[in-house]
Amino acid sequence: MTQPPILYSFRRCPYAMRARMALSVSMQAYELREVLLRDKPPELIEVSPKATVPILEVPHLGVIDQSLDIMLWALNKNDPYSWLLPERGNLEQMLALIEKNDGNFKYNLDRYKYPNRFDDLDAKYFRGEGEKFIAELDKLLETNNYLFGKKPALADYAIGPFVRQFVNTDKEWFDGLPYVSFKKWFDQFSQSEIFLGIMKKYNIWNKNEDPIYISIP
Ligand SMILES: N[C@@H](CCC(=O)N[C@@H](CS)C(=O)NCC(=O)O)C(=O)O
Repeated sequence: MTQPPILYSFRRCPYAMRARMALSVSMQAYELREVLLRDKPPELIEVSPKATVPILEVPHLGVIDQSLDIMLWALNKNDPYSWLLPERGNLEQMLALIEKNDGNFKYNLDRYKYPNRFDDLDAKYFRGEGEKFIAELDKLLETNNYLFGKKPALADYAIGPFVRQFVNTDKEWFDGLPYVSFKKWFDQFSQSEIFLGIMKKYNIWNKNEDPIYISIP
């Protein structure tokens, strides 16, 4: 049997969530090493000194240390639902939207969600800035159920975990906003089999215990 790749992951990390969803949809078996960010195992730091999660260690290939690259690696191997071929637009346009999410939106999200990590900052200002991205997604979703057409694709799953954090930071406030199309899309995402499947809880990795293999039925 060939050795499956190893994923260092943290359940609640949005970057790790998107990686786990792509591995899952591409039916890629892997060993899951759930870690604590405040107590990273030396094995993780050894394979990737920058020590962020997710990290995928692929036998005979090397280490993939960016969540989007993990998604693309898995989907390039096997893309049964054509996540890389959206019904509307193309991969390049999806990557451009994901870049906005990972850049400007994530910047605003962090300052809204964790204001205490930054000096002298008005969280509501950053909430307002983040809302602009939600409004942009809502506009895209007015004419289709998903960001790039009638079926879900890479962008939906790469962005979903981040906007989820935005929604949940103050759910009552969010519920009062008008974005009907976004809310419908978001409910579909957060209740999807694929998302719920990757949110299953596992014990923190302990090298003295049996490995946890995630294999797709
Ligand atoms: N650009 C990286 C970012 C990954 C990242 O920042 N992950 C966070 C957790 S959500 C992390 O590991 N932070 C390091 C730490 O908290 O020590 C990716 O796409 O994989």
